[in-house]
Amino acid sequence: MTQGRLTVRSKLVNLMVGCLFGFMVWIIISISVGIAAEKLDCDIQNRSCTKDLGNVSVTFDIQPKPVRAMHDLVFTVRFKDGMPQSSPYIDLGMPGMNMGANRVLLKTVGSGVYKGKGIIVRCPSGNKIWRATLTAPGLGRLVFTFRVLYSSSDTSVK
Ligand SMILES: [Cu+2]
Repeated sequence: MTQGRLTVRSKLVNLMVGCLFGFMVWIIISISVGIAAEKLDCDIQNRSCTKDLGNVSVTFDIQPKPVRAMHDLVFTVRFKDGMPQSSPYIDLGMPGMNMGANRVLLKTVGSGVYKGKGIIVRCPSGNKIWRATLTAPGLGRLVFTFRVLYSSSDTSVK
């Protein structure tokens, strides 16, 4: 009888441990799938990207192309049908990862056009999806998610 009860208990423990393990696996899978499925919304390797910020059309570009990590890059932002109240800036980061502060300050180079220099670092994880968060004072914020290249042999631009 006692042995029977013990068996039931150990079965319960096994079930709980299994359940916990399954839950952890599920969490890990959702996190990695979440990072992998991070939506690319900007084909920066081939063209500039335009989004609306209220009634203002904002075009974001990075040169030179292909856009590579560990290279000097020029970031250009054009505003159409509206202007920020003061100089905009870009915070570079990665979805679901803390890559440290990396801010590109933009300066005006003409009516509604701002430029700034910056660098994208190589992520130790190998993940190439980066995110530029543009802050345009008085207008708001926009996020562009794109893929950069990490080596000269890297030609995956999708
Ligand atoms: Cu990273």
